[in-house]
Amino acid sequence: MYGYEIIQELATLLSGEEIIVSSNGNISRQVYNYCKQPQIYLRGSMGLPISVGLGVALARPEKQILTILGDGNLLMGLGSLSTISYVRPSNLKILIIDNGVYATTGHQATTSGTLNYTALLDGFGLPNIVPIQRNDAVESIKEKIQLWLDAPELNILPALVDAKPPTLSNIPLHPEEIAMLQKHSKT
Ligand SMILES: Cc1ncc(C[n+]2csc(CCOP(=O)(O)OP(=O)(O)O)c2C)c(N)n1
Repeated sequence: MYGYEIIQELATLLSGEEIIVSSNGNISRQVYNYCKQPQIYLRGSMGLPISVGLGVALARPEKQILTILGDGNLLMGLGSLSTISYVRPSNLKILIIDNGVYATTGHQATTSGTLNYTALLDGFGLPNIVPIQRNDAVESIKEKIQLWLDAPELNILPALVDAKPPTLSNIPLHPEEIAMLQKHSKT
């Protein structure tokens, strides 16, 4: 399965009330195209989605915050896993879309191939779901996403996926307009 298909599956399971914080590049473009509610699309700020998601979770305790990021972004901000384990906001969930490459910038390989997600997340003391595997059946993928969404506390779902990107254009919004989406969603 490809990363964008995981986001499409997720979109069918959302209530529309969640806030999604998505990593720069392809993943934000996919969230913009496939998920309906106003989102926080990160631009350029690689490595920061976990930290930004933490801030949003603390600022909006009444909302479910879903942070979606690529393996390149995860590896660049790995220390932030320790911070979220320590702070532990119960309204924060993280989905890692690991395609093994920096797809947005031309498919250069990342170093995630040797990563054992369960060991990594257990080591940080972070509750996690058994990773989605490339050859998982669609039903099993849906079940894992639902389990992750229904978790009563902080939870991480790694998804190992194939690397083909869909061709999507840039999000036609300025950062100020993205910030306004959130202001409007407060009312
Ligand atoms: C500090 C920094 N380095 C490099 C970039 C260029 N860049 C933008 S997106 C991206 C790839 C992100 O990879 P990943 O998080 O795995 O997501 P994917 O593109 O595979 O969906 C890179 C290298 C950047 N924006 N910031």
